[in-house]
Amino acid sequence: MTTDGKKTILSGIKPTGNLNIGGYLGAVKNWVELQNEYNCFYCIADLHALTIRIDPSMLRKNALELFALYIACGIDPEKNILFFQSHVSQHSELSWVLDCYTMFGELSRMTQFKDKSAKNTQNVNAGLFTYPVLMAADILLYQADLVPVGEDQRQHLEICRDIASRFNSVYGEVFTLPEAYTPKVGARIKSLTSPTQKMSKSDDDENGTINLLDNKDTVIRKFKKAVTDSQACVKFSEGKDGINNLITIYSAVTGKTFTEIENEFSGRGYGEFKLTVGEAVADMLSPIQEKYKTLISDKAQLEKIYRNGADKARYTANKTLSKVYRKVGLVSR
Ligand code: ATP
Ligand code: LTN
Repeated sequence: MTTDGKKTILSGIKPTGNLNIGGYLGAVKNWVELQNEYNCFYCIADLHALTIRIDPSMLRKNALELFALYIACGIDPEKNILFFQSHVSQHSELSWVLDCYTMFGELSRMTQFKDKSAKNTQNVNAGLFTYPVLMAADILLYQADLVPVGEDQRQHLEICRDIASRFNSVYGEVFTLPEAYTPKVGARIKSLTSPTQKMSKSDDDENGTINLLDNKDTVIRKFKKAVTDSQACVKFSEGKDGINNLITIYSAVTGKTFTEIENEFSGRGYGEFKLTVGEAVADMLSPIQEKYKTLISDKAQLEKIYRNGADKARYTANKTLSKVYRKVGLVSR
């Protein structure tokens, strides 16, 4: 809780590729909704992106584009603190201290680590392993109460709380214990082509993901190709992963309940349903894309925003880091 009585939020996304509707419906949409009630810090988790091999010029481009997208999605830079994680060195510094309060065994149990290391056996680096500790540092530096993320990040929030509790039990109440905040609908959007898998930036199949910058024709084409089943009945039920995913997306975009959607499409075919979902998604993306075009063309303005954001973030982060250094017994500088 800050002096103005508002609670604090922190969240971030790594610039590993184009933001897709999974990240938007699972996380960013909630950020927009929460920005008036909370003090919010939103970072581009660029240090986390280094856990995979990524071309340096691509990383820089992705990071700047993602920053512009945050604002285009409706995150107001006047109301929120927007910054690059790498611009606030306290993230890396706290991460090291927290490494020393995190157990090898608990990191070994992280599903994201297991998934990512199984997918890329050539590059199971130490950063991938300690990734949740850096994420814990991101959150704990700002004494965040709430962390709006998709369902896949819940386990990382659990370990963050465990690390914070362990530290607090030795040194007193240094860290606020954060809660995950996931949307009721849209916390786990699936790939359009493999609907048992999460829609993900790093998916090799382009048709499985809808990127926020995809144009209307592309969006419609991808939805038309979406994998469904042979029942031709728009009903949310066990085993119908493809249709369940489309109903979820349509519900998250329009605010309609599953029952309303089932009634709307009762007796109508999958073709019509897919087209309607595609159009609803394209309509949602269109104003974001318009705003994005203006923002990305003014790099100087973006720079002003992220420099200002980092200055403010650094101030808060430094307060926590200084306290941590003092508590663990480092000689003050
Ligand atoms: P990568 O494929 O590189 O691991 P990603 O697509 O999973 O990336 P992240 O940067 O890890 O995207 O996630 C950004 C935010 O969006 C996180 O809060 C995450 O929980 C959420 N998110 C990502 N994908 C989805 C999804 N398919 N459904 C709901 N939320 C999602
Ligand atoms: N690990 C997250 C991205 C992330 C994050 C954070 C989310 C980095 N730092 C802090 C919330 C809070 C991911 O893979 N999606």
